[in-house]
Amino acid sequence: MNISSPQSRLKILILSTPVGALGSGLGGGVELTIANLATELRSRGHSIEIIAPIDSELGDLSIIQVPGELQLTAQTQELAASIVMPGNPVLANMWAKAREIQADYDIIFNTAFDWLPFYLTPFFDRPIAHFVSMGSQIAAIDLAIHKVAVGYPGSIGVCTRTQAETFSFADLCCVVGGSGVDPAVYEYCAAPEDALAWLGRISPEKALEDAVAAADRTGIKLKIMGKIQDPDYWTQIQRDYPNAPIEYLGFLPTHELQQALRTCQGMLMTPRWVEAFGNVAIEALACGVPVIAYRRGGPAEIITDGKTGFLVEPDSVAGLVEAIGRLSEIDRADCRRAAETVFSQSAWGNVIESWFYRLVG
Ligand code: HBI
Repeated sequence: MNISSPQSRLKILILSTPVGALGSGLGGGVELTIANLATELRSRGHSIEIIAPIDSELGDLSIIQVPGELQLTAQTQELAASIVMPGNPVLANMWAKAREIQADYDIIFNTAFDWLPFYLTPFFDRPIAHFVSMGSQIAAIDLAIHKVAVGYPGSIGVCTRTQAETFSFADLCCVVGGSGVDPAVYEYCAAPEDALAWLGRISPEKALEDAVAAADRTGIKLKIMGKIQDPDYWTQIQRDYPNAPIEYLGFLPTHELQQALRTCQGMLMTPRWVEAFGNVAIEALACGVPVIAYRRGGPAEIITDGKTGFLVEPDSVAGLVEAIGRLSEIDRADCRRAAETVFSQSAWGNVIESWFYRLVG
């Protein structure tokens, strides 16, 4: 493969996350990462093919759908967990397909946070750009990533510096961001209503209960959007806060999501874990919505305290409540401007494209 000039068009094979079909919401931020990356790089003339589990769909993108059983989510497993795969693993079937067709592509983009793709890297003869979508979860996976980081320098991409630091090989990671937003897709709102928003997979590591507790204390309606990944956890929150002014709007596609999000006076981000990036934060900024986030992980590198939102003491509901009272101090136009510049899809596209050129070159 001869890259004659930086303008060369790449043929890119994207391997999706094996925890759910694309469009199901189970893949969390990875879905937006894949969608925005494919859109942006196609607009630059590169060609994109995606391999994903059956029932995947993502706009007009062409997807090679692969059968098999989904992987367990890594964040629900113990640090010392062994590597587990179901009897007919969709992950293995996806990577067998990739091996079969790899000659047609210049580069493979892996978004699975699983042991197998890292283990298989030396068996492929095409460069693999690994997008590591979470901080350290399972020691066996960390080890597999570490081996690739050493053997294939520059091939481990992470979203943020804080996320990289959860790994012993942080200095071998390339910070490439988690996604970028197309401002045209989000409609700016200058005059919000009396409501707050919370977006994300409804799962314990996202600590929705803290946002509900803040809504309960302030009496301000909290619009909740996202996939109910852990139904028992969701039921427990509703039992614990029977009178909280909450409204669950479901897992919404981007257009409907931004319609509900844009009129909110602020968005709460309450990660209990080290959130690798926090795509929902840049979606809120694109609507002009300030973000109140725990000073932990990705959101702490996205939000400028006092300018595009507030960073509060992690796990402090009182801190959330205090920041909610200060939302009127934020100029919503500053939030929108951050999404149009630093966190725009085109700025992120430049980072990803040069990462790919480095690996192919
Ligand atoms: N768990 N095993 C596994 N594999 C993934 O690719 C994965 C995951 N958990 C969560 C996840 N991906 C994404 O939702 C987040 O990393 C964004």
